[in-house]
Amino acid sequence: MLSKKMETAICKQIQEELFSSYLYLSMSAYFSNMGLDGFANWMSVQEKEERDHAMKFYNYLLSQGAEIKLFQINEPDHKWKSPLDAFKATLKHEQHITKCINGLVDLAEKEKDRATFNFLQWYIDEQVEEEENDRNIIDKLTLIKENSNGLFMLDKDLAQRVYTPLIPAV
Ligand code: OFO
Repeated sequence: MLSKKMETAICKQIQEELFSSYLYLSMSAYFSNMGLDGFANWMSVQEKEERDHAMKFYNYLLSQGAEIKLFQINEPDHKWKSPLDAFKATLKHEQHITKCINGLVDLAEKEKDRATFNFLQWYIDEQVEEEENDRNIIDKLTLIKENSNGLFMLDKDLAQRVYTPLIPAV
């Protein structure tokens, strides 16, 4: 059984994950409107993954018989100066999410909540991967600068990303 504090903290994390989804949906639209369909695809996959992250927390709360309170989701930005600017914002956001996950881990440790501590390990690994992905794309965009050929090639590359559902139909 979860403490009330942990229950609320995880509900807040659901809000964070759904905001992430909303932010990446907004970025997907931004890239679509620029004609960068590969970038838009990458963000669209990311948007779905974030919903899965939220649902993984949601299902965990249900499995623990916890109460679920859904908090309000803020409006994300909808304009960025450039693809590089958007990916820098993505990395910054993921670094914030990593801090949130670390905060949950700290709470689980403090409360000696072994089940939640164990459950959170998946998110720790996931954050390492997400930050690395963003850094890779930022590195490429930095190399490309204003070169439209380079941007076109990267767009083709990002078009390859495929969504694999984390949780079978929830
Ligand atoms: Fe982008 O990360 Fe969720 O957890």
